[in-house]
Formats: sequence, C-alpha cells, structure tokens
Amino acid sequence: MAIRTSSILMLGSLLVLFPIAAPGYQWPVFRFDQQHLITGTVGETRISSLHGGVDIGEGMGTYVYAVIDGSVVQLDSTGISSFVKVLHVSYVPYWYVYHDYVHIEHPVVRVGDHVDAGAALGRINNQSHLHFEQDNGFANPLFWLTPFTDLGVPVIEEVSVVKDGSGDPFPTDEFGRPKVSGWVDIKAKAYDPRVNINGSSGGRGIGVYKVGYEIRDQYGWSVESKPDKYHFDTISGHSVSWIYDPASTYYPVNFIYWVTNNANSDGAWSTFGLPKGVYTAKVIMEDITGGRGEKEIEVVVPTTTGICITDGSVAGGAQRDTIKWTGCDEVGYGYDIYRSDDCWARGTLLRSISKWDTLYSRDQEHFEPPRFLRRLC
Ligand SMILES: [Ca+2]
Ligand SMILES: [Ca+2]
Ligand SMILES: [Zn+2]
Repeated sequence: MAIRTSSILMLGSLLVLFPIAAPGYQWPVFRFDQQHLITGTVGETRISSLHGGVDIGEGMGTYVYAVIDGSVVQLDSTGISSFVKVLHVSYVPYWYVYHDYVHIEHPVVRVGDHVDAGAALGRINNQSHLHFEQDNGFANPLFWLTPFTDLGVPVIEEVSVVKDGSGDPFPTDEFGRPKVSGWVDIKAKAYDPRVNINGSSGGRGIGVYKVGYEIRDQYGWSVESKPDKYHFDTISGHSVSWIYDPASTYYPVNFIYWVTNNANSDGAWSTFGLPKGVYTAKVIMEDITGGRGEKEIEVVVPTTTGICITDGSVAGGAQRDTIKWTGCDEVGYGYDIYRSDDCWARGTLLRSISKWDTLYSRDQEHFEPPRFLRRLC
C-alpha cells in the first residue's frame, strides 16, 4: 500500500522516517469534513463476487458530491445501480483516479462535464446508501476518505477446523478438541463493526480488512505464523470462492472466512511432521486502521502424521524401492505422495498408495527426492 506510508532515508546509521500525508479527499456527502456511517467495505462477499467499494449509509434523496475535481467520463441514470464515474488527473504529484458514485438517481451532471470537489452529482436512490468505488475495486477508498477513525475492532465469533479439500470435520477427543491430521483448513466467522460518524461501533457488521492465523505448540512456540494471508487493499486478484465459505451471506451479515486459503488459490495448514501434542490455532483479523481481533481454539495432533522423504530415505533396489517413514504406528492406511520442493508445501499429487510401503522400480523416476508423503486418514 503506497498511501498513508512513510519515506525512508538512510543517513549513515541514522534511520529517518518522514511521514507524508495521504493525498486524501473529502467525503462525498455533507458534511464533507466529517466521516459518515460505513455499512459496507471492500472485499465483502456478494456470493458470486467481491464487493469493490465502500457503502456510505445515507437516506434516499441525500445529495452526493464529488470528492475531488475531475471529469465525468461515464454515467448511467437508469436502474438501481445508476452511477456517475469521475476521472481525476493531476500532475504534481502525478495521479489519476476513477471514482464511481453508485445508486445515484437524477444525476445533475453530464458526460464531459468538469466537476470541482464538492460539486453536486445527484441524489441517492432507494438503495439508501452510496456505493463509492475507486479504480473499479483496485483500491480501497477508506485509505483516502478524510477524516476517518475506526474504533471498533473485528469480532471473531467462531473458529473451526475442517479437512482441507473435503471440508469435513475432524473427530474430536474426550475434551471436544478436534483431532487434526494432514492438511487442515481454519475457518472463522467474523465481522468488523459498522463505523459510526464518530468512529464508534455502529452495530453488525462489515467485512474485515486483513485475515491471518498463527499456530502454537503446547509450549507456546509458534510453529506457523501467517498474520496476513490476504487483505483488501483491492479486490483485484481476489477470488470470492477461496476467501469465503459458501454458507456465507451478506444480508444478514454472516461472513465465514477461509483463513488458511490464499486470496486467489487454495491453501491449508500442514500438520505433516508435527510432533503429536496439543496446539492452538489463533485467528487474527484486522480492520483498516489496525484494530485487531483474535480468537483461538485448541486442536490435537494425535500422532505424527507424515514424513518428509529426502535424499537417502529411499533404498534403491533392482526390483523395488522401499520408502521408510517414522511416526506412523498404525497399519492398514494408505498414502498420497506429493512432490514438494520444500517438504512443506504440497506440490503435484504423484500417486495414491493403499497399505503398501513399497514402490516398484518402474515408478522410480516419479519419486526423486525431495518428496512428501501424506497419510490418508
Ligand atoms: Ca473496525
Ligand atoms: Ca484449503
Ligand atoms: Zn456497495
């Protein structure tokens, strides 16, 4: 994120930080110098897509004004998603930025008009909010709208773990703790409170800005720390289906995040090779001003469930190669074998094996180290 940032100059051994004010712009409804109720934000699920702007809760008929000067480049005065699109270009510093003011009826401007900051564009229609979008969802206006204060921190209502891929729950132990193995997905039902005009919590709820997690072992050592799996400076490159569980809804707000997935691809917490024991999975959510919510659950790794095979672990032979492993004391299980560059990230599935601990030499070329064994459960 380039805005609300700092320039760093190295002067000998002296590190100097020069805060540079964000470009910033005023609010698009009166009063311009006061923040307004935020009822939606960038990155929320809209089931088949992600919400690309900020929703400003104002009544039908409220006038909407340009936040910055520019040219009206597009306009649609029909339907509930009627909008006015304004392009601002400035040269020192060079900046061009598009703003869509959506749910505007009776626009009072026309394509080609120049508007100054504060010029009226039209009125909010029966959707009773202004959808305000910057650069078609490639930017988050909450970084620019000035002033903006957000005092309510994200609320994580529920954390759960499921099997990566199938989404099935794990069995639990006598204390109700999930007994995890293999690839684990962490899910969290969470929201950030709506933001009132004075920054206070305006009730339930809007999307969070940043999603991540941390895994600690029973001694408190962090075994995996990913506090920023994804965040919403933009929705570009973000996929609703990798971020949100399909049970999510936005009316009413019920956002269930796949915490272990990536913004645009699958992901999971790997328990392979972890010593058996009790672990805590902590979900971390942040809002755009750094307000932070956390919630953790205990899970149990009942047995060491995988082993990384590297050089020397495969005994070559004329007829077959024997894969050795440790930590697997049951019989009657099978494996999936994955190629892995680092023995941690899952690569290509090479083969599924049932019950055997041997591989025939004709498969040898497929099993060059490093490789990864996955036990099926
Ligand atoms: Ca907040
Ligand atoms: Ca996953
Ligand atoms: Zn919206």
